[in-house]
Amino acid sequence: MQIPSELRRRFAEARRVLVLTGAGVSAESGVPTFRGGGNTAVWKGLPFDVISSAEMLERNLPAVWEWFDYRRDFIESLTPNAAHHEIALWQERFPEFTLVTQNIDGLHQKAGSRDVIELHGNIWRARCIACRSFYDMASGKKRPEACLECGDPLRPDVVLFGELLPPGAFERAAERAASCELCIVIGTSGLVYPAAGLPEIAKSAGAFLCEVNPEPTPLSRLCDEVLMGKAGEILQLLRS
Ligand code: BJW
Ligand code: ZN
Repeated sequence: MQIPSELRRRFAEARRVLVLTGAGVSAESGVPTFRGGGNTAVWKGLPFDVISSAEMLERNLPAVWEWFDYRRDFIESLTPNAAHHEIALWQERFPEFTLVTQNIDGLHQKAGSRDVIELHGNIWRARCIACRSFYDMASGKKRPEACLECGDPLRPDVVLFGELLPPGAFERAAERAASCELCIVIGTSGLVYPAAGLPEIAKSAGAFLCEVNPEPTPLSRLCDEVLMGKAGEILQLLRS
């Protein structure tokens, strides 16, 4: 694929860049996406939007833990792919670079990205449902049975359907979106709000909007450039 010359110029000259990523960025590492490609994530017969929901957490916290424990086990051995590595290089390339992700797998950080705005939390943390104390579960660390501060149950520190995003996360991302010159949206179906609103914020503030995805999405029509293909193959073409 040839990178269009307008995009190439924007990429070479931009100072303030915002990247929004979704599950598609981790697909080439082996993490299943939620939607698209004919696959819908299902756990023991329950679609992911049922098991990953505020209602399920209320009704059956052990089932929610079982689903996230299974996914942590699965993700643990996976490594960042060419797309994660390329995006990590961009933080040195642009004077003001913001990486906003909907992914909870921690692969951007594993590739070396810093100050990642995680809109939907992180699968490697637990938090107390009452006092919001956090517990690290990375590198095989076991979470306590209950909160060590107050004794209440712990839950995965991820944002389920019907829940609010982490305090301040969307606001920080929206502020950066409103002031970026170039916004690159990679590997998201653009269906889940408020994350899917960020490209709209960037575009209405005058940013050049580019999407990288093998399939069209509802965001495609907003974009100045759509690069159809896999992130791991396309992102490195922007460099040269
Ligand atoms: C590749 C590729 C390759 C493949 N290279 N690409 C406004 C309108 C309508 C509804 C709402 C609204 N505002 C809020 C809502 C409700 C809801 C929502 O958006 N629903 C819509 C789905 C209808 N939003 C919420 O509930 C949010 N909370 C909220 O708004 O709070 C306020 C509120 C409170 C109470 C009531 C109402 C409002 C929270 C959303 C939390 C989302 N959580 C999940 C699960 C996290 C935990 C878990 O992992 O289980 O987050 S859902 C799931 O979707 C996950 C993802 O982060 C998120 C986005 O998915 P993503 O990343 O786009 O992945 P896919 O699979 O959808 O797409 C993959 C893409 O990759 C595809 O396009 C492929 O083509 C592409 N791809 N290979 C590049 N190699
Ligand atoms: Zn507590």
